[in-house]
Amino acid sequence: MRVRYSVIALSLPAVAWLGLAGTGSFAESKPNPGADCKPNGTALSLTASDNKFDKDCMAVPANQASTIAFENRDPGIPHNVSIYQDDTASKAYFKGEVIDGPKKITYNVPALPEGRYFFRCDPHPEFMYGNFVVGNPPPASTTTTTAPPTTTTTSGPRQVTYTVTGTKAPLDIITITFTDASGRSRMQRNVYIPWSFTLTPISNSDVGSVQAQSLLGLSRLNCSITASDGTVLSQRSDNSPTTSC
Ligand SMILES: [Cu+2]
Repeated sequence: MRVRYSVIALSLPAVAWLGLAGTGSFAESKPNPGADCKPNGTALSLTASDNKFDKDCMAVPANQASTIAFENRDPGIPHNVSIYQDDTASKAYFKGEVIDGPKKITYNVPALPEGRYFFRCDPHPEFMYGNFVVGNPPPASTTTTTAPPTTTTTSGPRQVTYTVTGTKAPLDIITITFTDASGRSRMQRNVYIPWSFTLTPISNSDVGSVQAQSLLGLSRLNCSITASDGTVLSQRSDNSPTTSC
């Protein structure tokens, strides 16, 4: 019984994960935030289709007005292009008219000083955005060159493993009672041994408890409670029909 339970517990998250990975979620189609490109004239084009832009970077020369020929191919879905100082979108340099697809529009973008800017679709800022490069600014500063995080010695929640070992007599029925992660008492009937159960107590000072009982009094049982670092918190090994740790 115990084995079957474990297999189910393991496979459910795996299936859930595979399911998520296969649905082509927005997370998968997020544009690359580090996308870079170089200016090639002042006439840009951009297409929105299936709620995605076809570019994650656009570039124009510095201090020159430019145009964006924008095409929204999504029927009934509003899209636009706006240009901001950065991805916080707190300072706008250009806000394009929102159009419902299918429709085309040509935006007139004012001249901008050299630098790295940000463009996005205002109705869909979570997944329709890109970098707007003006002129030939220095490479985007690699903000991830900071020192590696100091080792976090604050250990996470402590794990505790209950174990019941021994020998089960034929036809005997062993019942195990233990304290679960929330402090409640749980019972498993007719278990096979060796049996073990690992949990993370809500309280780090909580050791928990486990008891095993043989119905016919013929089995020989031992128990232990160990922490994830191997520390034995409680142990009994007297091979008796009932054991308690
Ligand atoms: Cu949009």
